[in-house]
Amino acid sequence: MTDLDGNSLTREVIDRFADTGDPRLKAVIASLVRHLHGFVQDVELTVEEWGAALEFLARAGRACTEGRQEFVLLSDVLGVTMLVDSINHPTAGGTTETAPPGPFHAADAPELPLGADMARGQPGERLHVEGSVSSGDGRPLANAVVDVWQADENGYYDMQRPELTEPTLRARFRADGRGRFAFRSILPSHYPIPAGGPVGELLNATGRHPFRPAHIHFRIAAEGYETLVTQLFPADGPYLADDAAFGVKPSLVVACPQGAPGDAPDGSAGPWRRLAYDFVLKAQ
Ligand code: MBD
Ligand code: FE
Repeated sequence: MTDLDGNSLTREVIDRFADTGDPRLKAVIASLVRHLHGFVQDVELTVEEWGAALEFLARAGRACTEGRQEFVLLSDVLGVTMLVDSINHPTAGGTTETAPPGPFHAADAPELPLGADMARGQPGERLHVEGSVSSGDGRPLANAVVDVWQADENGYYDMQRPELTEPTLRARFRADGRGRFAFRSILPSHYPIPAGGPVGELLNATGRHPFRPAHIHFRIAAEGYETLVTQLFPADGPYLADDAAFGVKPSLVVACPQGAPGDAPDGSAGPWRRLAYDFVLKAQ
């Protein structure tokens, strides 16, 4: 028999998990039940509201099976992604800060030679990116793999543009013997996170905008070091102060100054900008 008083029900549910063999699982479930019950009591959730919540989650799940990363977006807009990030990647000893991977990373980006243009002819303001990968004690990490992906000048990743047949604005580069890398691209645009599903409805219903500031994603791997997943944000665009995904950290905002006309590293004529950043990886 369960007492209908919320607190003793909560205790009984937690007790029912008492034989959980894995101590971590046991602790996580107990805390989850305690907080979930506390939340329901706090807002005195109605039957209709809980029904709507389950229906919301079911639709988010269906979106995922259709290839849209709705739960990633939900985690992002609720700040859970960044909370987990802050617990697991405390700022330490000058190593580069982390930022969310988002829903658009592809494991199979093509490896391009250093200096290559990953924009593959896409229009936009030309951008020259260069930098280095090193350890916290200043040693260059030769041959580090620098995996990069970004949106186009309209704010779309290649996966959102079915007319593109080749991986575009995404590539892997291998740093040279001094840990240095360079590539060409275009300046990404700020853009709305995909808002056509349940997460978009949530933002709408709460009067929140869906925009993220312009950013370039990096995933940098070197043997013996923690793989760094982060983003760089060109300094002069909108939404740096109110990113829908809470991903901006001041150390990741970088000025992208105009290059001298006619002086582009690729010899092209038009206007171009330069983005330089030195990444520091944490030893494992
Ligand atoms: C993105 O492109 C992104 O980087 C994040 C964190 C969330 C949604 C879309
Ligand atoms: Fe992104």
